[in-house]
Amino acid sequence: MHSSFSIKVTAAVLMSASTNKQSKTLSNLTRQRRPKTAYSLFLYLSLLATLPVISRADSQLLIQIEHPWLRAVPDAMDMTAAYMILKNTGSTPAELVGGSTSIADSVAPMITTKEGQGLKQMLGMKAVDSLNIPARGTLVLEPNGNHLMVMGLKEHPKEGARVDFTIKIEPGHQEIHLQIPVSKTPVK
Ligand SMILES: [Cu+2]
Repeated sequence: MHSSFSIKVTAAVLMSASTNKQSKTLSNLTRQRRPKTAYSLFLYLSLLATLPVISRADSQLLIQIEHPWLRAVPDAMDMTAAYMILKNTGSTPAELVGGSTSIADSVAPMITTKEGQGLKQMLGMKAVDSLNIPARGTLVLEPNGNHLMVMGLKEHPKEGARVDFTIKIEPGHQEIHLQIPVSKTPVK
């Protein structure tokens, strides 16, 4: 519905543009048409601005990020982790396949593993190809759970800073660009 509407508007812009060319000699007419063309062009440009959202809706992939944060770590550590809630409002499942940030060499999805029981229980972690975000469901990245490991830290931003962070979602090679806050504790 949205796409066909934008095509109609594009046609309207093209039509009024060519009409203008034809009527160049009729300066009165051109003057009358100018505001109309400007308006359709404005409408067209505002539709262009919303196109990425429309195409995501069309492919039934719509991921929303909530409460992202990057754990602040001492300078001696060369890795940290990013946490957030990924909500899939689409009707098809998606996969979190990784990410990137300018402050580190790599970002990879990981799961937390548990071995042993009770007081002897040991927490470990393991890299995975991707983490599933179910259709109309949620993927929670949290301490001692699933997370995005941020490895090869080149900078150690302090608590309160914000860092650029890109999240990669499949299918469709979706990239979500964020500025995520650095914190020692979960950000609500
Ligand atoms: Cu990890």
